[in-house]
Amino acid sequence: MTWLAAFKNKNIVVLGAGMTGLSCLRFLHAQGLSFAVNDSRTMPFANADEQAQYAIDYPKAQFYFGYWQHSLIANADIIVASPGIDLISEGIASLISDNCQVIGDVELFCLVNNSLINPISMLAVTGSNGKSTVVSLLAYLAKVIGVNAVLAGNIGEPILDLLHFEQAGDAQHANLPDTVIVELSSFQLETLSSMQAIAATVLNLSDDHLDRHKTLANYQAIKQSIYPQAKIAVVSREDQASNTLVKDQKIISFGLGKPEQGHFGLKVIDNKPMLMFGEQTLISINELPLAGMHNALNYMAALALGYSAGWSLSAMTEKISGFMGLPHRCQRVTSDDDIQWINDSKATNVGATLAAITGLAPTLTSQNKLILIAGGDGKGADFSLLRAIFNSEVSQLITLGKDGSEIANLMNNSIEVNTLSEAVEQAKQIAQTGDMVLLSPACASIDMFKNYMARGEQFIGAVTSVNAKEDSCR
Ligand code: UMA
Ligand code: ADP
Repeated sequence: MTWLAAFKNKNIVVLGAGMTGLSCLRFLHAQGLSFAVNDSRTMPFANADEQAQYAIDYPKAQFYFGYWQHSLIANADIIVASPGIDLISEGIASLISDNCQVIGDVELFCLVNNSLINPISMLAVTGSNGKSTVVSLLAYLAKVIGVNAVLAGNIGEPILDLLHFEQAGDAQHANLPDTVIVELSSFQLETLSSMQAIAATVLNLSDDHLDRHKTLANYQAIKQSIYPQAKIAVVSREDQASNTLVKDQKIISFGLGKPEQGHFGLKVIDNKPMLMFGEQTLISINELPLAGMHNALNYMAALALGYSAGWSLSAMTEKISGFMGLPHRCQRVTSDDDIQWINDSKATNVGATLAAITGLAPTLTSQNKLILIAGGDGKGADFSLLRAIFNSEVSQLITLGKDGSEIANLMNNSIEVNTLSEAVEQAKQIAQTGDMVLLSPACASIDMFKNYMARGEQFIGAVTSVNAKEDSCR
């Protein structure tokens, strides 16, 4: 039975009308299927006109907004759930009948893709940190070496939008990419079981999303469920949670030590740390724009994934230094004082902040201080993992946000503030020439900002305005 036959004449319910839900709506509509969309927000769209337009454009869809429609959910044969909806805490799980198939958008994509004569090849990336960097680097490499690949998934491109064919059956003839590089969150992995990727990786694992997944063991199991869904497991030798054995699976590993044949690693040659593939010398990491050992791992993970897909290692290595990284990840803020302002707003968990401090602190001279701005919504994380590195590397801690006080307790001389501008002003008063002020919150931004981008932009704005104030006082 094809996937479409399995979906025909079924009660299909799409939960959530955000990016994912709307991509499901477009896809199911194009296949001529009837379905309902349920979102607990009263107005998930920008305005009432937009909402009305959806009802006109998608006549086969029923819409329920403002509450969970219990009987709709209880009678569903297939639920396509958006990743951000916690089916358990929303009380939805108990309503769902035993016979109902609960899937996510990536699972739906895979069911369709697996049925194509020429399925789109998949390279899949998960992990607590570095996902967006690695998938963007891979997409960059694909582009510059001439591979027809696209990015999708948690990075902000719903994967079903790739299947833009209009009618059921047209998929075989549609103009599809050869490869999709998919970033997967733990939320998306929870509803994914049919992926047949060429290669997949769990980059690393540290406390994140524990408010939803409850225990680190559960979070880890969800992340590791990516491996049985791939031919090749790309694993980190630096993180046991990444390095898990899957029976009969080919493994390509990456790590900071000297690699064995067929694996990626580092070796110091003529005082230069070189990226290696077995005995083959690739490039000095000092020539690569993304600094820090965490980024060396990211480079290796991307090369390992590309290599798994048959991309030329020498072509990738030749072009790899052209990738300049993504904004809000350890990014230097331009300022005309002699202070190094670093925007790492994307550090939304403990692991990312640890990586930022570990990577940046050694770049300071012994006379210079590291001033850290942290805090926000910790999502249930254990901040005590930061205590040692704070006390050895951070001279001054400034905290803000919902969990700011908990983070402040890790150090004796911390300062708590109410706003990011206040944090920047405090940092400016303390910092001297050559010092570094790092915004690396170890927390999500949602308690105070629209998203991490808004937090990063506000930080950049505050740095600019604190310097402008100083200029006008001179
Ligand atoms: N909704 C409800 N009730 C709820 C929760 C949500 O009705 O209890 C509705 C909202 O009203 C909204 C819709 O669900 O209309 C939003 O669904 P969603 O939260 O799943 O978000 P999407 O817009 O579909 O975006 C999702 C991912 N969001 C989350 O996982 C929270 C996006 O990742 C992803 O880019 C997108 O799908 C495309 O794949 C964002 C993210 O923050 C960037 N991800 C987390 C992270 O990276 O840490 C996991
Ligand atoms: P993700 O998509 O997994 O959130 P990003 O590439 O957006 O990952 O980076 C998020 C944060 O993690 C940034 O603060 C970045 O500096 C940091 N980071 C990037 N790669 C790693 C890594 N391999 N290990 C730890 N932290 C990392």
